[in-house]
Amino acid sequence: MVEILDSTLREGEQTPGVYFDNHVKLAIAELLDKIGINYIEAGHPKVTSEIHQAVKLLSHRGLNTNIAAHSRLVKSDIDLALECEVDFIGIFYSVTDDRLSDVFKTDINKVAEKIYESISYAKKRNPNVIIRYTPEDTVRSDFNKVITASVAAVEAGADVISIADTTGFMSPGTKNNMYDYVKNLRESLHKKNLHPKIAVHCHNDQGLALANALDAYRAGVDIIDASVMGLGERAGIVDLAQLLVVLNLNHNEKQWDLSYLSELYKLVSFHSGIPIPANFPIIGENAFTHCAGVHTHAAAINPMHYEHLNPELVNRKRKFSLDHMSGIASLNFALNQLGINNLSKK
Ligand code: HCA
Ligand code: CU
Repeated sequence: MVEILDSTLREGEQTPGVYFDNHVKLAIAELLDKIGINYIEAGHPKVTSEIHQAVKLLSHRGLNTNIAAHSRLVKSDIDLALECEVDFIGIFYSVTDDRLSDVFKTDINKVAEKIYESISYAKKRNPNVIIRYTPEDTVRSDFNKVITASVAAVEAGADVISIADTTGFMSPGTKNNMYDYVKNLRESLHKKNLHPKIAVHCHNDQGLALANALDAYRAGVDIIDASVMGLGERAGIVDLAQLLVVLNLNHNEKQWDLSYLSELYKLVSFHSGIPIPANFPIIGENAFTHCAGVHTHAAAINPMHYEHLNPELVNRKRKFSLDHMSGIASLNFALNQLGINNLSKK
């Protein structure tokens, strides 16, 4: 069974202009928990004191889910996350050649040492905390450097290695695909007798985040990151509702309660100030509305003529629109809802 990490409160709050009050964060987290999301990335406590408070608040709420804090590879960030008593710390540090030489001014061996020291330190202070290491921009980094960094992380006790497609670079069916990446990373680590969970974090710059996440799923990835409405930097990441519905319908992953999705999306849309497009899959106003007369006629006899996804799966209702496209079936459907019997055909 695959696990889901929701990052609406961390990656999602990196959407330009989006800010969630702490009581809103709590309401979002509670709905995610009811759905059965495995991990909630609550924020990066070092960013503001309010985010620090939010991470603490969520980690002490007694939810079933695991609360995660984001952290740089810096002792003071790790200390702050530990002080919040989170279940999970996600540590990121890029090993791309350009970052190492131009920004961090270091080399991969020194980085590997620092990763080892920092993760050993965190695990020593709290052996139960789950540690994820993400080489940011993993998929555009030199593979050997990703392996060197990941080996250091896992040998120090990291439980999860995440493959970040930070710029939405990957594309299924090309040489840069997530299926191969997940397999190659896992095999390289297995050869060294290391067996961490593998996660994927797919950005949506080309509109391929969900396709890449499903490619990773096909390769047996353990954790997939998503957010409500796909919120996040630039074009965001994988949309949570679409991911959960596809996994439920097409891959028999029935472990989540999808009936809370609509309420969750309304809450996040309202407080983020970002409207949900009418034709957004699963959640959009029109996602289960039939329009043209030919469609409504057939769908009134059996909705499956024009649907394969039952709206009840996500606690929604089928609708027929009334406009210039409507036929008699649409009118009858509307009148029936008002308790008026079928129009007679004259
Ligand atoms: C970021 C970048 C990140 C990190 C992902 C992770 C990415 O905003 O810090 O820590 O797993 O896309 O690489 O979101
Ligand atoms: Cu990201």
